[in-house]
Amino acid sequence: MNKKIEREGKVLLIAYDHGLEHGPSDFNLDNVNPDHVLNIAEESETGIVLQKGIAEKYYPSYKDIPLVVKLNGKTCLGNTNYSPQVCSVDKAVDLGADAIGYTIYPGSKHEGKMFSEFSKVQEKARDYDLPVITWSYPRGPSINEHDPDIISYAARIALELGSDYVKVKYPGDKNAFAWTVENSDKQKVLSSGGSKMEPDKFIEKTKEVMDAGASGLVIGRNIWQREKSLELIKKVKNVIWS
Ligand code: FBP
Repeated sequence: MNKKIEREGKVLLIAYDHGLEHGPSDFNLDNVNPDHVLNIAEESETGIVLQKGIAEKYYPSYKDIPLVVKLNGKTCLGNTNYSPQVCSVDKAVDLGADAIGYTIYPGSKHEGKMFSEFSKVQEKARDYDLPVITWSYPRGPSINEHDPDIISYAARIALELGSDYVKVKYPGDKNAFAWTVENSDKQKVLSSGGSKMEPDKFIEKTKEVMDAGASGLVIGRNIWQREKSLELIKKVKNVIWS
């Protein structure tokens, strides 16, 4: 592994897997172009999360920035809480991955299958010494994915399954999030960014996330859906590495 996703124990990554997960509705004429987002990552010296297809075609021109290859994914068209594996650990290593990303949906009727698929990926990642980042997103008809206890449970599940970092949604309350961090123990907690919000509000959220004891954030739309992305990243970094 050449590049570290962590600096001084803290992490900031740009997520750009939305073309698969959400489709073109998240994009405009600028950010629909992967080079636009990779340029933001390069200029701000921030790592990036990509699916295999984007990594293959675009990442070779940006090899200095840390890369997380997402190994599974799904669309929002199928209405199913199952995310199939679409890239192997070997392939991620070929692409230059510094860590791998994998989504699990605890509570979904496909939970067992996803856990079992994740376990193979997690064990293979250990062979390469690659950190594993788990997107742990509780899903299911009777599940409130914003419930702080459910989010803490989601984080704990990822620890139990062998993940190194868990990416969860911020429950909107820093004391509740501190319990999520406790439940993660040696596994580091990263908050997702969520849909775009006012810059000041986003910085406030970042402060709460870090005050709760989390190790950083993985941010997508709140970075590349705004014109002054670099300005926001600078402020976010100042909070993370304060
Ligand atoms: P954002 O920062 O834009 O919220 O991205 C985080 C992320 O986890 C992406 O990696 C992923 O594409 C998306 O959210 C999936 O979110 P959901 O399953 O809620 O649609």
